[in-house]
Amino acid sequence: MLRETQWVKRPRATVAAVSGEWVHMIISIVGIGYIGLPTAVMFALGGHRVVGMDLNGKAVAALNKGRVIIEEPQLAEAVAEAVRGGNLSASMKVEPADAYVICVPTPILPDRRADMQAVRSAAESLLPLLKKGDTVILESTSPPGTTRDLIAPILARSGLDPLRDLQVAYCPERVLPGRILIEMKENNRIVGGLTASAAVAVRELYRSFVAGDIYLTDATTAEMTKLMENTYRDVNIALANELAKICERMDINAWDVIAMANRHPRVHLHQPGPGVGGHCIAVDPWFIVEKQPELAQMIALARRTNDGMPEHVRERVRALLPEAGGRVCVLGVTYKPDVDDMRESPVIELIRELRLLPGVEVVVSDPHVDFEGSNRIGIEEAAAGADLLLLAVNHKEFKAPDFVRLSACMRQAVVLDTRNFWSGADLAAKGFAYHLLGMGRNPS
Ligand code: SAJ
Repeated sequence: MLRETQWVKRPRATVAAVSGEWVHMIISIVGIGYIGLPTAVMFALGGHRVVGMDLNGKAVAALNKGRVIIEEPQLAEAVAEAVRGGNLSASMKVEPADAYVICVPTPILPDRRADMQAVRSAAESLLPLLKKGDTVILESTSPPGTTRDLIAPILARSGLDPLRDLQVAYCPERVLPGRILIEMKENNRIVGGLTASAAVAVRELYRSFVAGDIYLTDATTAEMTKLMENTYRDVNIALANELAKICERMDINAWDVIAMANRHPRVHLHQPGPGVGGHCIAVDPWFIVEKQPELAQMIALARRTNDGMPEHVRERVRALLPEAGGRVCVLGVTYKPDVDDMRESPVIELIRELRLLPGVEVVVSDPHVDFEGSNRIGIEEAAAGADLLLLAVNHKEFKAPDFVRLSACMRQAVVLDTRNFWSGADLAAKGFAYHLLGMGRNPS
């Protein structure tokens, strides 16, 4: 972390608060998706004039009308307020500004390297607009070294020196989908500057809405920190999934083991499940592997372990179905509960795997997303005539269906709960044979 004594003088154009007075800046957010849009809103509500840029005409048109096209608690209200207040608008091209924040996706390529094309294009789109004193911030999750080795050389093509004429920094988002607006304000933040003065300037900018602490470091350390946070979670989920498989073999309830072990003051085992999804945890660890494949052994193994969970669940399903196959009612297809996001969802892979089994038919119900009409198919409709009820995502809508009616409408009343969401004893009392991921024996 940089010490206060290392700070150098603040260039006015990138300082949001000078001598206690707010300087309202013009901020251009490149990419108004799941992260860019909430960031734009927070800056706008923090008093800055913000223009969100996106190539998606629908997102731009919606924002200009004060509307949103993604589901996230409080986001629609916040966008409406910011647009009404006149501080937030959208455009299909990057508008001149004092600060540019790049929030574009960094998906993964088939060879598991980061696809940096959108980041590269975003940085290049700034070239005609950059002027001395401007701030450029990368928020997109990126392999370590990106700000220094990819962004800076592109920005240098403007004729400006990224170290002396611009304030360039990496400032990763760390918000949890479903709690984005709360966490954007309350979470701590890291700012990794290409220079110490860039880190300080960017910290001042984020102060306009961040209530948490803001820690300063260099850009590459910040990039690695972001990746390691998600890798920590991935490795721990892999450990829980491995435990689940071991417990199934040994007739032990993994969920009991986890609950007991977590009574230890320094143990925090994670939860097993049908796999790891989302655009972050299932992807980010590969950005470290890409840089150091020989050293990142545990990280790669964790990824493979979690990626193997749909196949493991498929095998459990196969064992519960009649030999000739049957119908599986899958509840939930999003990557985690109570969101409308299917990106990298392991349940999609699971459904694909199930359909490869001979004689197996799959019907999906999920009120949050339209996957083959899943939002229009209720639980009972999906379960009618099924041979197995597979709880894949623990949406709150699935917590307490009418199990008696469900067991009556199914061809065979068998449940596989992959999230330890339901009570085995309760379901057994209502006529189900209850099976749980991470537990070998049937409790009923
Ligand atoms: N999961 C498990 N077991 C667990 C926890 C999660 O199987 O014990 C699965 C979930 O079902 C889901 C996946 O992991 O499929 C990821 O879900 P998540 O809730 O752990 O995380 P994300 O991807 O929604 O958000 C993560 C967060 N990172 C951390 O908690 C370290 C968030 O703070 C980051 O900002 C976000 O990634 C991001 O954008 O990088």
